[in-house]
Amino acid sequence: MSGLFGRAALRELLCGPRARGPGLLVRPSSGEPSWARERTLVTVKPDGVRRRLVGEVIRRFERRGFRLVGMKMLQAPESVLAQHYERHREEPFYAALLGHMRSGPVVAMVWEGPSVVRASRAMVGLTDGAEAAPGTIRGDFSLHIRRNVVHASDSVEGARREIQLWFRSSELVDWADEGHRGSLDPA
Ligand code: FUP
Repeated sequence: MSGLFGRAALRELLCGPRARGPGLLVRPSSGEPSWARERTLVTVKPDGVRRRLVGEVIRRFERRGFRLVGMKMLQAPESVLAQHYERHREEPFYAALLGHMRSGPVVAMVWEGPSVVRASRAMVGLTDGAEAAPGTIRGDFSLHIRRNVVHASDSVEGARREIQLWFRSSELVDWADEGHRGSLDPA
C-alpha cells in the first residue's frame, strides 16, 4: 500500500477514524469529557439586533460559562433560512417567519460546553415571549411569538445540522482555557 490513500488508511488503522465534517467533533483535551464539548447554534434574530440585544445575549452565555467558538453577522440567505425552517414549511406562519428573518441582519453564534443544547433552551425560554418565564431571554425581552429575539437549537442532532448549515468548519475556532486562572470551565 503506498501513496496518499495508503498513508491515510494506515493512519486510520493506527489512530482510529478521523473526525469528518466541519469542526463539529473536536479534539479531546486534558481529560475533559467529550460531552463537555457539546455545541449549539444560537442566533440573535433581526428584532434582537435592532433592539441592541446582541451584547445582552452574549453576556448571558458567557456569564453561564459557555465558550464562544464561532460568531458572525450576516444577512441570512433565503436558501439557508429555507433549510433551517424546513419543518415549518407548511405552517401558516412560514412566510411571515422568513420575512422577519430576512428583514435585517442576524448574528449567528456557536456556543460550546456541557449540555449546552439543553441549557441554552432553558436560558432562551418558550417560543412565545408572552408565555416565556421571567429570567429567560424571551421572558425578559419579548412579547411576540415571531419577534422572539433569539433562536437556539432544540437537540444535539439539530444543533449539528444547523451549525453545518450556518458555518464553514474554518469559521469555528477550537480553543480551550485550561490552566488559566479564572476559567469558568467545569473542573
Ligand atoms: P423555537 O424552537 O422556540 O424557536 O420555536 P419553533 O421551532 O417552534 O418555531 C420557530 C420559529 O417560528 C419561532 F421562533 C417563531 C416562529 N413561529 C411563529 O411565528 N408562529 C408560531 O405559531 C410558531 C412559531
